[in-house]
Amino acid sequence: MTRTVIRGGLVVTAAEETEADVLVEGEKVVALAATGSSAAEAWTADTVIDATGHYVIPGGVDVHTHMQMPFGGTTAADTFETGTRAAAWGGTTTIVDFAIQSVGSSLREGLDAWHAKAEGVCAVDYGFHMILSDVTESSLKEMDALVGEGVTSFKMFMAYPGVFYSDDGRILRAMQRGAANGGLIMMHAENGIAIDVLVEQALAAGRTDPRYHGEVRRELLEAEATHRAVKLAQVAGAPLYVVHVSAASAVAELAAARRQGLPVFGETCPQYLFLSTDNLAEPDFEGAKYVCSTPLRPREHQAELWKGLRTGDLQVVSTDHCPFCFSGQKEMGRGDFSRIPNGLPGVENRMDLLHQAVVDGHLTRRRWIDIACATPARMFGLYPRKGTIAPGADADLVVYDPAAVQTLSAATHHMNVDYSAYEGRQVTGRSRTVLSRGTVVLDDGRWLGRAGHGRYQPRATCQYLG
Ligand code: DUC
Ligand code: ZN
Ligand code: ZN
Repeated sequence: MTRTVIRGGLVVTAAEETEADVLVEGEKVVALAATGSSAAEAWTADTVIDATGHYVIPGGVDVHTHMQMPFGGTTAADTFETGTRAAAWGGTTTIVDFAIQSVGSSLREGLDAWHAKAEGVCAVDYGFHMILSDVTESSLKEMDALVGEGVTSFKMFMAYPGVFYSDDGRILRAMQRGAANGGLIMMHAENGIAIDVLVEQALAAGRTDPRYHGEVRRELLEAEATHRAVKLAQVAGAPLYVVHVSAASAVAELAAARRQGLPVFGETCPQYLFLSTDNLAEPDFEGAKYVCSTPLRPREHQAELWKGLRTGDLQVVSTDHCPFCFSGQKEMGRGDFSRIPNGLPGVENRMDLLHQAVVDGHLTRRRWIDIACATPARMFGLYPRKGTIAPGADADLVVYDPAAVQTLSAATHHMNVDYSAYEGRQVTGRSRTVLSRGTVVLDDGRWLGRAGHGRYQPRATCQYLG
């Protein structure tokens, strides 16, 4: 079996920081030992990777991506091949993407279709959640089977009437089923019925620019839906994971529920931490680049999101990576913001933006790894195979240069999209060497990976409560 040793780095996990060498055999981490210790010195290896002056961190775990997602009359621009490659460039070695149940179809048909898209083309490992669009007796039964085969989380929408929307009764039924079979309900918490009224009124009044997307998707309607989701989960006796939290008042709802001891969890995304309604208001339709749902909020919300991440009221930062090109895709909504496909690119940028947050003093290094690697892995049944560096874990490792300075740009990124939401932003930190299950896929700006190396990861049920 091939042996690789990574020498001289600062190993950072959610739990600790130690100057240690890491021994990899085949696809697994087999040992850690203090750098310079006789144990570490005695290791022989086929490959030695020098990590002096670098961090050695677990590969990022992004539990919210939409590769190739058909949405808003078009399809997200990254395939599983391009999207997982871009993820690896940015130090993310596992994604969990959303398979979709279409209305009138079974969960099985949706899951099979997503397996077919991803099979044999991914650069790094991947798993699936399932979007429940049609809660019926038979799809509730199917949930049990999916949990059994490693699809252990189900996204539901309180938004998008006529597309993915579920009413409160359907949500309650799915939560009850999840409480029984271990499936975790992930909620898109926005009151879509009310939002659709405001959209109609805004368009009728001639308010058609991208910034009105942010105005009609009112903060109150995110907070209200979050509150309702919490109460429905409480009635069902189920845990709840709220995706892409963007509003300060929604964080407050989660914090209040957690103070009551409820098993309620929240995720936010880099776009809500680094961007704002100022971007949505950019002239010449440029604001369309920042249209996603939940929407970007006024800048003041950012402080509450950072606070939530520090206090533990928010547990995860994922990307909601759902890229649409400006040219030909975002442009579908010129003259009508409601036709702009919702979604932002970001799978390549998450680890670096969050490292910048460490540099800026928002997060500690360990909290960076916690919210980007360890907790998402635990929450979605991948831990300790993913999300940490320990004997027995997959050797998904990043040698991270904390001093490298880079400028984020569409001209240099690897996502299959014609703009960057962070164009021109300078960040400190960069993934130098990336290993996926022991194989070096990226080294010093050279791509060494291959489509098909990435493997499907069946997941256990949520480990966060235990
Ligand atoms: N929000 C987005 O912005 N894109 C994909 C789906 C979603 O809920
Ligand atoms: Zn969503
Ligand atoms: Zn999403």
